[in-house]
Amino acid sequence: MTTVAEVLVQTLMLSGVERIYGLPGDSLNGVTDSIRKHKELKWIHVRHEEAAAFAAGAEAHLTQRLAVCAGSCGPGNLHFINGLFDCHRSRVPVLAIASQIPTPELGTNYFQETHPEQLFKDCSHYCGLVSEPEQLPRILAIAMRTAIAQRGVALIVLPGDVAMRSCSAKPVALGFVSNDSGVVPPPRDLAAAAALLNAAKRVTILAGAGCAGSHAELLQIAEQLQAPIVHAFRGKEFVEYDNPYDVGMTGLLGFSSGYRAMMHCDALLALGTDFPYPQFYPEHAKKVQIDVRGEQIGRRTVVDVGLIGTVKETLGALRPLLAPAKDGAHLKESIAHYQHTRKDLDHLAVGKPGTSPLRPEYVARVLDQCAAADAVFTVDVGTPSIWAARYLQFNGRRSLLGSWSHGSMAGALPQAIGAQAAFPQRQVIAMAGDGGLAMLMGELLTAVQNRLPVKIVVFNNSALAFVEVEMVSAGILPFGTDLQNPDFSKVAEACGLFGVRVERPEELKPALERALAYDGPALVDVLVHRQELSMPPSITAGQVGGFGLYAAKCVLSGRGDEIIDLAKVNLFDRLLGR
Ligand SMILES: Cc1cc2nc3c(=O)[nH]c(=O)nc-3n(C[C@H](O)[C@H](O)[C@H](O)COP(=O)(O)OP(=O)(O)OC[C@H]3O[C@@H](n4cnc5c(N)ncnc54)[C@H](O)[C@@H]3O)c2cc1C
Ligand SMILES: Cc1ncc(C[n+]2csc(CCOP(=O)(O)OP(=O)(O)O)c2C)c(N)n1
Repeated sequence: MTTVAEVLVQTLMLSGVERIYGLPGDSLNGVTDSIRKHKELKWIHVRHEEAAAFAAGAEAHLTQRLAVCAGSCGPGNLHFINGLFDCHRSRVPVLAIASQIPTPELGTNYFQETHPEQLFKDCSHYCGLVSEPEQLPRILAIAMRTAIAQRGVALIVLPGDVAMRSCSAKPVALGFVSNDSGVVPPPRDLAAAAALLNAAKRVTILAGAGCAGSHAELLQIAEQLQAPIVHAFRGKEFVEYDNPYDVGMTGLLGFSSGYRAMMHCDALLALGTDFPYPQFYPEHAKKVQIDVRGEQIGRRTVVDVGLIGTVKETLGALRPLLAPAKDGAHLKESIAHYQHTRKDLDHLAVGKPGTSPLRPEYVARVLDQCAAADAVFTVDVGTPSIWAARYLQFNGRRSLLGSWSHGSMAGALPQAIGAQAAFPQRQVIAMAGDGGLAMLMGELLTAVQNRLPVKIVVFNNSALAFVEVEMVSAGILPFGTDLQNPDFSKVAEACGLFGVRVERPEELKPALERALAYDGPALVDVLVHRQELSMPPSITAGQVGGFGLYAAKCVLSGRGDEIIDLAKVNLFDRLLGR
């Protein structure tokens, strides 16, 4: 007898799925039993279903292919939800298999009964219930195609009894494996964009993750427009490297140079970005936005011309319509400002032997220097995000993952697990917060059990430090943010990882080198300074507090210990320290 579960597994394999992240439970037993019989399909056993979703999301990000997670009914798949939100908002193709209680009990408030079709509505494009065996291939194929075509999460809800019944329907081949078709906007819209850009004197480009695979086209258009390029965080890995036009990031964690280049332009060209903070967009500049999803255009700021298209193809069609190179004064000034800002940041990344704790900037800098040329970095939300944004360098081969859109803590370790499972040969490094690590610490066991040689660097500041920054900036005294931590290197050792603790700068490099060279999972627990925020006289706590940190026109200073009110400050004087 061929069961529904067997057809499910065959369909996944037919579409190139190589592994499933999950945790079993009775309603899922039919599915796991079928997986057991197929050596080519790996079961990556996690300790918390949220981690399965984060791991699948990381795999999907890196491969741009469908990744899969599976959980048992009720609490089993409910645990997915935060991880699936992250996948969906990061727009990566993930299929979640949510098993369900027996069909005869549905609607009776039976043991463990939930309604995934409703629960996952906000974090999926599709959620289909398989109530009859013969439905499975069609519902499954719709879910998989939707996840791939719309880039996001799709679920199938599969009752345990249906999974174990006989199924005569055959596995369905999807007919495609990814959605990377090039889209070119119509000539009318291209002409409008070209007219706007040709009339401008100072163009700035804001480039995001949609620029992946368009590095050459990006540089060409920057040259033609003599435009500085500001990158959004998720775009960092694709935009910043080998890029003489890059002037840094904008936003709260950004650089003054990124902010300045945006504010000083008279035309902004936004490419493949959903940079979310409206106050960092220039109010008076004209704007052209290119995005393959039309519904994204004009979402964060008023846009004059919207081009629905892929960056590569659209820039290819736009360039011939642009006038020859513009005057380069705006570009030159922006680059000079960036070089100054960069130098200031670099001065902070130092470690004086014998002092303790370490500067987190120094930890990030040394880690960047020690890491492999094709390393994957996964980064926790919290202050590790600041250090990653400022000190990690990319080259077109390294990758960067974080919960950038959903902003969830604890992503770094499970994302590292997914990255490592998909790319066993690459070095995978999680930059973890001490709060973030503790939140899904059971996943250390996942790394050991699945023989995934991830490297975890803990920025151990004994605090939820990023929240302290938020509290102080809102005029609130830090409360509830202390963390009483164990020696994480000892915890790691007890779990079966290689563990080492770093308390002084001179210990850092040797410890990182040992951990990175270790043939298995390893954790480096580094004692770092807690961020202490001071408010400059130009801004009162109430001003920021009234809006919330993300809504204010502020950047963190290079040191990350001061909030700078960009609305009030003469950027050149204040930020260049004159
Ligand atoms: C603690 C914390 C602090 C943060 N601070 C900052 C900050 O200071 N600065 C900052 O920049 N970010 C910051 N972020 C991240 C921020 O929230 C956003 O997630 C990020 O800025 C979005 O980057 P993006 O626009 O490159 O990517 P996305 O949000 O993923 O947007 C990409 C866009 O490109 C489109 N697209 C995809 N492929 C293509 C294609 N081929 N052609 C055309 N369009 C395409 C998509 O439809 C989408 O609209 C922070 C996040 C956290 C967690
Ligand atoms: C799941 C979740 N809970 C709470 C928050 C709010 N939050 C954002 S950053 C942060 C602190 C992170 O602490 P830690 O991982 O120790 O990093 P640190 O900022 O101390 O370096 C918190 C609590 C969140 N983003 N996600």
